[in-house]
Amino acid sequence: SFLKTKEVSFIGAPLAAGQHQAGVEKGPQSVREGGMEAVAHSLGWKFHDVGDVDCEGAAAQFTGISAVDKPKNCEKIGLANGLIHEAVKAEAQKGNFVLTVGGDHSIASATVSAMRSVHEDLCVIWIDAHGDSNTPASSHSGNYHGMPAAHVMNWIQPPLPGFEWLKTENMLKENHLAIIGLRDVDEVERELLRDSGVAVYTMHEVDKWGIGQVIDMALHRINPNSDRPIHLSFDVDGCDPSIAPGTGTCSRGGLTFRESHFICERLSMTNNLVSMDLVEVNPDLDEPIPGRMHGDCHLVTAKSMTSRLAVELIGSALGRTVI
Ligand code: Z70
Ligand code: MN
Ligand code: MN
Repeated sequence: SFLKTKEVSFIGAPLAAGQHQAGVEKGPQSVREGGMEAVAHSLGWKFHDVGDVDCEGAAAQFTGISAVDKPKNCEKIGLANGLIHEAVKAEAQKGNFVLTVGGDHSIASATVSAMRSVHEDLCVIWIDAHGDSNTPASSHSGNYHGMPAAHVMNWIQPPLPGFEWLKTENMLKENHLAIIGLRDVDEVERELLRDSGVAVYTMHEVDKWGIGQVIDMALHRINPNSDRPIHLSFDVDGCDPSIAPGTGTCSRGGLTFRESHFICERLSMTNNLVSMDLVEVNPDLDEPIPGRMHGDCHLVTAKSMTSRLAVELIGSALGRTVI
């Protein structure tokens, strides 16, 4: 294993400036209150809650007018992500499994580059309804959470202000990234992905091959000899809105409950999973849990649908099995 011990570091990354729906900054607290520590303990992990990165405080360091109009809040996100990058790097260097809970998906350029700085050969599985591969030029919205994959692959030039910590040597090679679950991709973003070495599996491929085959094909592309450490960047909007309503950009026709869990279980079983992001949980947009629908584990104490799913998915990534 690439991990020194069976210890997980939990980093809260309550960043919301990469999109425009309030509430996503409450994701880390909802996962804590959802029983994350108890679930990790039950699976044999030591659990270190590193606390929340001060994204607000970091962003407040920038007061002027942005040097760029896209992405929106560029310097603020860059400053917050710089702190997230350092926190992730510090925990990964201890040999711990690094679990970063967002916040919006903007944080992934910080987490992936941090893990890359520790593991030269890192490969990444990115679960998402969206490509997150826009550049400032291709983005309609200007929202940075639609750009972190592009950014961490060095597709964005010139360098963005606030991101001076993001070094070329810590960026990800295209052929070390697989994106699964796509169904909402912008026009130019589609061309960028098609012309790239990124392994892309849309919901059409999930329907055609089944999630088991899709994961195996993805791993074969980005980790052909099964000898590379794996980072999982899980955007909860990759899941179908019927199981994950509490997120800013719902897109119908997503991963089912079991498909979502299978991804996490399968990656855990590789014994090469070193880190995970769980992002875009927005408790303010979430729906209550129907009274008679119990969860998969009594330790999960989350109070709404999507926070509960987040805790359960992380449990699967940490090795939860039925028997
Ligand atoms: C669109 C954009 C996005 C998440 C929405 C959407 C991007 N492609 N990502 N929700 N997590 O604005 O660039
Ligand atoms: Mn995303
Ligand atoms: Mn998304």
